[in-house]
Amino acid sequence: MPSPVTISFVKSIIVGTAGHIDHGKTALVKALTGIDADRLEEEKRRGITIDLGFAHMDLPGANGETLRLGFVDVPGHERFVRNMLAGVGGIDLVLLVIAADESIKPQTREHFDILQLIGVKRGITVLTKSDTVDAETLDVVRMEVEEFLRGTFLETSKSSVVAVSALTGAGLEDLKRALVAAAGEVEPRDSQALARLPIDRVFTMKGFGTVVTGTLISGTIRKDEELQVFPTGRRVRVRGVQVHGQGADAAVAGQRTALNLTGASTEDLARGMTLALPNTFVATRRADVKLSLLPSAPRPLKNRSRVHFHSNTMETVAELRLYGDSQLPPGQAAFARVLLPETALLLPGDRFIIRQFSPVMTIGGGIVLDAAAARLTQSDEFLRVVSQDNVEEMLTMRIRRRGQSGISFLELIAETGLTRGAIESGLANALREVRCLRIGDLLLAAEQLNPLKISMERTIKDFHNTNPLEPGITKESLREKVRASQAILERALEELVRDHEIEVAGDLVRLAGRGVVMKDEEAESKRKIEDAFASAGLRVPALDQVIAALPVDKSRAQKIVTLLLREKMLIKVSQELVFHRSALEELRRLMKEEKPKSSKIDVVRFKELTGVSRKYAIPLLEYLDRERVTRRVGDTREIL
Ligand SMILES: Nc1nc2c(ncn2[C@@H]2O[C@H](COP(=O)(O)OP(=O)(O)OP(=O)(O)O)[C@@H](O)[C@H]2O)c(=O)[nH]1
Ligand SMILES: [Mg+2]
Repeated sequence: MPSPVTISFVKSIIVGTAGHIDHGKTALVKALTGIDADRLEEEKRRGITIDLGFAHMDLPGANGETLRLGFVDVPGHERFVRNMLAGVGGIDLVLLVIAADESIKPQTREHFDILQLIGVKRGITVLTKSDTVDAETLDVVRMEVEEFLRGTFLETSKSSVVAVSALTGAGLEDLKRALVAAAGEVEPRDSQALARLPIDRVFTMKGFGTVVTGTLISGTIRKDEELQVFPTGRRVRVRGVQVHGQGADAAVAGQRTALNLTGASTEDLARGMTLALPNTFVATRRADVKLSLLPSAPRPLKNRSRVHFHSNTMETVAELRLYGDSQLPPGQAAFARVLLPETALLLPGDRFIIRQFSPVMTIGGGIVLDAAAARLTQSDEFLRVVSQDNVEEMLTMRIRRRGQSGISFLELIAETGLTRGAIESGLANALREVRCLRIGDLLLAAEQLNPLKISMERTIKDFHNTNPLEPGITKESLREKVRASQAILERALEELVRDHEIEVAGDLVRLAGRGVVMKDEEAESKRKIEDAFASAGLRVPALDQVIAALPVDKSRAQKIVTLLLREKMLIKVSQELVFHRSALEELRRLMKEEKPKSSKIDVVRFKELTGVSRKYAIPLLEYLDRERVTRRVGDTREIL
């Protein structure tokens, strides 16, 4: 495992702004960091934020660590909510900005709904423009806001409300203290997890080429690493990494990250795409989700509704299929399937927002539960279990869903987004208690093995009944009949052999003690054939003659011969000639004896040595050539 790149005394946290237009978000970020996040010319001219802006600063943390705060400043204008949505995905902490002179306005509500739907857990409510109102008005607004926040993650018993003025600087120190306190409670993102960087900006930089930026939502991205672009599949290489505008060897989860890439031009990349480890994930066009409709949604959501779908930095249209009732009332949640027009990289745990078409407004959102469901049938039970936080149950449910085929580690990694290590530790108990089986690289629910074993035994038995003269079924046809993978079949065979239910000889499987069941006259015939050939030595009789003298009919006799050939009691040397194995063993011994005398042997000498006629000598010598006992050199042969 690569060593963690994070230096333990730096904690990286992404702080997002939210709130109504003109309430002072950008001014606040500038007052804190000194950086003007409005970078577009049009933004400066119109005095509003249009697209995402970025800034950063360091603060001393409560425990002596350095807090590295990356700010994502979002637009408040209702027409740019989609840009706000592209920025809000990776934030750890929100500053909900409410201007003291205007109090709560429509985008205060909409942004706050969005924050709750995407599961932001911490934040600070900032009453800005405190210089524009008197103390009494400020108190009234504060009460209004407290009421608005009741019962939410920003409830004032859990998080602070700070009044500030970007103009005079009043309250800024209080806000920094509140930031430090809140940042201390943010759980660090997992830098050991599989890396994913949803792209929010793409541009070229003189002397560098293609640059993308985004909030690294998990894992670590190192310089020189190869990455895959989703959903296009393109491979790119990381030529350089910048974190908060400074060159770095690596970026870790929770950092604003800029990557200088080779292998793609700006036309190949766009906001909404994701960079991730190569060969690990699969982009999908459908996902099963838990969907909540906001209480403020204007009407129930109908099955098959088409909506705008936003997740991480991605935005697309989507169709929603409700699993339960035909419609979902406002304020309720249900399982649903999201169908996308193009593939996208979605993983369980990803949050999303849905907005209705017209008028465009946020109506709900939720969490992705499963994006691997293409051909798998999905039960409510499955969705209920994987929507809970229990990793072991989530994993065992996914293994159980694959039935007798099991699921490979790689598939489970792609399906969950978890590392192999996280899966191993999540399953440690289940494996130890043999509720789950690990067979090579496959994971199988233990209860799957018994039905498989039963169906294998039944298949073998059926085979014996319909093929009484065959010594057993081949592993391959058994595998095809019971539809199990090679590894799982082998494991089941092992257990059946251990329990003395079956026997395995080479590639053949039979019920224990079964072998070939023969009637008396068949057994007698078999013995007769064997004797006839064993006693003939190399001067074998014609097969037809032997068969004619048997007490069974010709086709049964033929089967008995086939059986003897399969058992390698008889060996076919040419189309017409069949020998007993003991005769051929004797022949090999003769050759071995001859070699010290002369390593060369011709047909005449061979006939002399074995006493056979030319009719037998040639096929036998050719047989010895094939067996690499002799090698033909011109008219003679060399004994090897
Ligand atoms: N008096 C006073 N004016 C402020 C304060 N903060 C912001 N302003 C002014 O309010 C206006 C809007 O501020 P912005 O920071 O651009 O507001 P915003 O929330 O970023 O607006 P959008 O990004 O468009 O949603 C600007 O003219 C600021 O100068 C403050 O604390 N006091
Ligand atoms: Mg702004």
